[in-house]
Amino acid sequence: MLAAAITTFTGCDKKADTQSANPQGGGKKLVVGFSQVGADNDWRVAETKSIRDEAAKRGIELKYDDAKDDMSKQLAAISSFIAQGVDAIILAPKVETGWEPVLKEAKAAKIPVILVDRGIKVSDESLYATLIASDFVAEGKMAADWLAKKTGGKANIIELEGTPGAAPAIDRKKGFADGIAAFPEMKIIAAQSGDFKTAKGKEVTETLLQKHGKDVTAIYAHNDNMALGAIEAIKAAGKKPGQEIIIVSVDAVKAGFESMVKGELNCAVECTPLLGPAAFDAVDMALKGDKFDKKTVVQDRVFDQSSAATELPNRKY
Ligand code: GYE
Repeated sequence: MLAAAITTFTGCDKKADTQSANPQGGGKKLVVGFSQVGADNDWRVAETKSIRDEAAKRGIELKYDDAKDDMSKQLAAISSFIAQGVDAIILAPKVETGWEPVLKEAKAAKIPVILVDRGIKVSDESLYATLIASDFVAEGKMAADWLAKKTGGKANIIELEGTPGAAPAIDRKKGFADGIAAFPEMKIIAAQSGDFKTAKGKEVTETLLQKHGKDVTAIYAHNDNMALGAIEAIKAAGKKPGQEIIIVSVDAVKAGFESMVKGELNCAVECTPLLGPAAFDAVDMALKGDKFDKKTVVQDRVFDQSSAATELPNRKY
């Protein structure tokens, strides 16, 4: 704690120098720290690429940190960016809570923090400049609506949840539950976290199929990678994914589209990871002191096997 406090003050001093020299003052390159939660699914890799490409396009120096899914590493990365006196920080937070102390450090050092892709819970909203993300409750609802239509309102569902405590896991669960509430014969018979990862999605599905095998008619996965893992588990159990078990997920990454074209994944609700341009626009505005919305909601669409083949060539991630 003490070390962090000291580095904050050092960061403060450096900040003053850097700011007078950054493009707002006309001079040196802008330096932005990007704290990414991890790199082990297609969505996250695409998001990192979008942010890297946009930084390069704008001639911004990007300091990148991959926290490898470890919250303490992510907190340390933010402290380190502050200590280095970056001009701004882009943060893709792992979970909703636990950010207050480090964001207070950033605020004290006058370093704006732009949240991308996942929201957080803090008592003081001035601790971050803005959030750029999808509406995850709406995504869950779209998945439920699609499944209700497909199954005529009758399904025994396994839910593969994202990382516990992460905004998309919490909100996609809520949106889906709201969506199926109107259908008494749509039931979630088991729900477990697959941590947004293919291997974990496969492992969890294997276990749940052993337990509930005969009853399962649908899977709702909070992201494509877990759905792809589930598809492997379904095949290994000798069942036909996409036919005997209907699978709906969120993200709509290329691999998800390919699976839909093969007739395996049934539906993918889009969640765009291409947040680089909006993130750096927000960095610019924050550094200029412009007033802007606390949240920018990214609009998502729904794709299924009927549109997958036509759309696949247009997909950018
Ligand atoms: O759906 C998932 C990732 O936070 C919106 O997290 C993001 C989600 C995305 O790991 O694949």
